[in-house]
Amino acid sequence: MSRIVPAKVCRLLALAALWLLAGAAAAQDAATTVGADGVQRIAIVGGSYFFRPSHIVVRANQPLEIRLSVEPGVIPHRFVLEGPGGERLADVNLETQEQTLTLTLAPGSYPFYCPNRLLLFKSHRDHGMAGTLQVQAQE
Ligand SMILES: [Cu+2]
Repeated sequence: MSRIVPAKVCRLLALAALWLLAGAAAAQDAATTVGADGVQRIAIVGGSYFFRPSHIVVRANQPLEIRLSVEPGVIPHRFVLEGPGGERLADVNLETQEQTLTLTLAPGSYPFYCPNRLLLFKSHRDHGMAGTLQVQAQE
């Protein structure tokens, strides 16, 4: 028994390390791909409790197509996008099937998050289900 436990602990630590690495990669800035039509495109996947990617850099005054989806699960999630002034620009109930949101935005920092919560528990946003869409002016 005493030999098995350390091996299990090692495996758990290895998994934790992998998980941390994946988290670090997801935290990096993500850029969009720009099509020949000039439309910027990015896919955002939600889950409990994250958005991947969570930091996105796009260009201002150029159409942006966001494909939204959620990992399979029983907990309902939403994608709320706010403008730099706090105005709500989008509120989408996330589904495993992709939904597309098309926006053309002015420069600024646009927070996105899931406002859902169970009863009096912390919101999903407070659990880390949040990110930022950075809209940069074009040179
Ligand atoms: Cu949520």
